[in-house]
Amino acid sequence: MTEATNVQRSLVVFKPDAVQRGIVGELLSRFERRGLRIAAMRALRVDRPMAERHYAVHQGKFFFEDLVKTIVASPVVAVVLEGPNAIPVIRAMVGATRPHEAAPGTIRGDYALVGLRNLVHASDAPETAASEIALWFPDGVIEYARDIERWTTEEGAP
Ligand code: FUP
Repeated sequence: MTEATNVQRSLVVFKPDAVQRGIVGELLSRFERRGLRIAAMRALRVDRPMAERHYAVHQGKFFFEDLVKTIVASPVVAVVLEGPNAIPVIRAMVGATRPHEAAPGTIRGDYALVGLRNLVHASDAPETAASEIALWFPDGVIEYARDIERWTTEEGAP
């Protein structure tokens, strides 16, 4: 082990387009296969106040109204994923915000074409992740370990 492992949590939301297209399991399995642990998960319908809180950072921008309308349009599936450097790892797997700029091999680069149908939200920094997880999972997440993590993280290595 070269340095202390930076275990992080990230909020990932499979947005209405992912649920409607029936690819939530397929997309979630990419994160599981990478080695990330599911620390919380729920299916829910987002109401307008929650959408506005989630997207508060975008309040006042030209696309804010479309963003809110899009996420309340149909149920979503929210998860908290946990693992070493989970936030940048997940952002890289999700790909660029504008799907036409997303690299093949990323979720958006493989499954999406346009911005309001970009399938997934993922936390962009530790502070954002903490406030998003508190908003989406007010009862907290599950603390546990898996034996496989001996082989997917540097805990207990070599
Ligand atoms: P991302 O973290 O990649 O989802 O991107 P942002 O949090 O910056 O943006 C949130 C959502 O706003 C994106 F899903 C798409 C939408 N958006 C636009 O529609 N137009 C823009 O110019 C920027 C973002």
